[in-house]
Amino acid sequence: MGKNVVQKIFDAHRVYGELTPGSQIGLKVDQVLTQDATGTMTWLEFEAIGIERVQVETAVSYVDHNMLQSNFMNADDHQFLRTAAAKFGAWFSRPGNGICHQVHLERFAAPGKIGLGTDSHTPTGGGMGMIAVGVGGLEAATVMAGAPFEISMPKVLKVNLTGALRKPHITAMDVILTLLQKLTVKGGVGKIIEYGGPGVATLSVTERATITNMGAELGATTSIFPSDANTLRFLKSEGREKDWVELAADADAVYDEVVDLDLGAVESMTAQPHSPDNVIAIRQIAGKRVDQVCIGSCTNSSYPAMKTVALMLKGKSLPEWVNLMINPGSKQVYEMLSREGLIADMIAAGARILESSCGPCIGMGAAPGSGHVSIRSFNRNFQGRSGTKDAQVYLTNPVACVVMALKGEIIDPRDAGIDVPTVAEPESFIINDNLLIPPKADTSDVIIVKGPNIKDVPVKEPLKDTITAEVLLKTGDNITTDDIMPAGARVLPFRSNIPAISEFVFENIDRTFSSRAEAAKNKGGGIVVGGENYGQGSSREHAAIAPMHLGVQAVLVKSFARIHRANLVNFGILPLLFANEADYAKIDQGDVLTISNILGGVRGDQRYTAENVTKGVEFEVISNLNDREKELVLKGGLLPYTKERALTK
Ligand code: MIC
Ligand code: SF4
Repeated sequence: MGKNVVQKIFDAHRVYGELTPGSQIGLKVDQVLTQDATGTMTWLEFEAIGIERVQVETAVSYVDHNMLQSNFMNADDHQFLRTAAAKFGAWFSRPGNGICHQVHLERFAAPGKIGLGTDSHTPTGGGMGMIAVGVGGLEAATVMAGAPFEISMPKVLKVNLTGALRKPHITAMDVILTLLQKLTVKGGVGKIIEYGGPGVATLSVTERATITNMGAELGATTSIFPSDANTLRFLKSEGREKDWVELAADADAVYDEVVDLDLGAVESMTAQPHSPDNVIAIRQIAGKRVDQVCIGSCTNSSYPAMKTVALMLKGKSLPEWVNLMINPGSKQVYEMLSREGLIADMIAAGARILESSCGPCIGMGAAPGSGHVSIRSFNRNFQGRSGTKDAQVYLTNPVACVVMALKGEIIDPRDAGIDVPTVAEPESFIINDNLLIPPKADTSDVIIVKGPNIKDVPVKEPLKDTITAEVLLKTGDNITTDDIMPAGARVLPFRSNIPAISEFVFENIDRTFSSRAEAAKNKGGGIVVGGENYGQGSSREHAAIAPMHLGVQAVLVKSFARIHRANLVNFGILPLLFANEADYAKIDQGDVLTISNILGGVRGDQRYTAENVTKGVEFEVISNLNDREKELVLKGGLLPYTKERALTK
């Protein structure tokens, strides 16, 4: 039987296990990327594991999120990351070099490889034909220490592309928005999305990367394109043709599911507030006033996208009420735009040019005004993520962004009467890696420097047999990790300090959460109850570590998002599911639940009786831990588990 691209790469990296959906597999990992906001914990965890040097072919530590230096904290973190990379044999991408996913695509991603990243948009690398998966920091640290990447084999969903986009007005962003409208933020859970069909050849690597980047919003484990002549072309232009291998699905390859998409039928789309799957054709909501426009992020930061933006802005001016912010995704893109005078065209039109970093995408500055409409070429529009809770954030392609900035209203780019140039990928990029520090051979005299805001990683005690705990919060469906552990300029600097960041847990939903959790800690701790797709969004393990620090023992929901569930397990919090979803109604916030015989249940049939002591009712809850995860939760998480294994080797 023929193989699809995913099966081919998994086969070549398989350490153990079968490729049948649901079975446990271990994979050899070639590359690991970390970024600063998740990376400080990751490198502290790597240090705690006690291995001297990273064991993967390529590890890269990026600085791109925590770039606003309003006091010593972020700068101290950058110094820690630089010295840790030097000590442990990783590359270090200095602040200013760009957003991890864009830089990784340019300088490291390679077809046929497997890469992990401590960021949910790591699948950007799928545009290059590699398996690139977002994971929590501890997962990445153990893999860098030499462990295989262990997951349940996802299903493979083929998106069969036919036709061609009606470029330049309609772009790759509209493809992924269309898929989000079709499949929703839960549609990709437990799946890898493999793109195939004749439409693939019509998309460049950077267009493909936009699509795989935002596959994260579908909840997919990752997304991948084949590696073909376009892949070779991109690698050549980056001076890396030696990294090319061809990768295509066999003609008789089998998929678990197939979805057809005619690129020629894709419309100009936008995701409305406050979810990336709240997608609608722009024409249906045209006319609304626009206050702010932000262009960039890891989703739409390529050179062709940015050059298109510049050429559209050339010789024009913004309406007096519109603020336009642009952050080119990498130094490479920024430098090329500058040398060609294109930044000047942006500035002349009135755009505010930001540094190459995540910036407004993660609320690091450029927060919109009260109730303002902000149009962004980014990938997430969760409520409050921009830094302004009542802002109305829409996601759309960069061409639509420019048109809306110039018109000051929501308008389909085809209806605006503004010329849109067609910009091709360049023959060659400017290659200037002077902000990319290579690993050192001799690290004996390197000293890791930690500022006063950098605290140790907390470790949980082993699992208890009985949990009697208060329901600290009952949430609805699709709770994001931004809801659990907010980001933004105020909170992000505490990413290396768990006691301090814990005060912000669930802040946007309930300001009293952390104080109530602290109070419940001595009485057995807390439980969080949720609906479907709990923990969607980012890979930040702080959404598990901080609740753990606050004494949360278990999270009981209808279903979990993949990375967050893994992070809970990695930090010893029991991820529980309702055996019968209707029992969700039997719990109110403030109730006390007792779950007993947990240790036997984890080792046995994973069914537990939960008693709502407050209401005097019982119901069944379950866990679906695989053998490795059982060990992890019993031991109190991946860190104690890994340390013990390293010591007993
Ligand atoms: C995001 O886009 O939400 C982030 C910020 O990049 C996160 C990582 C983080 O929280 O540091 C992600 O996507 O994983
Ligand atoms: Fe940065 Fe935004 Fe991309 Fe996350 S989604 S890596 S915050 S640009």
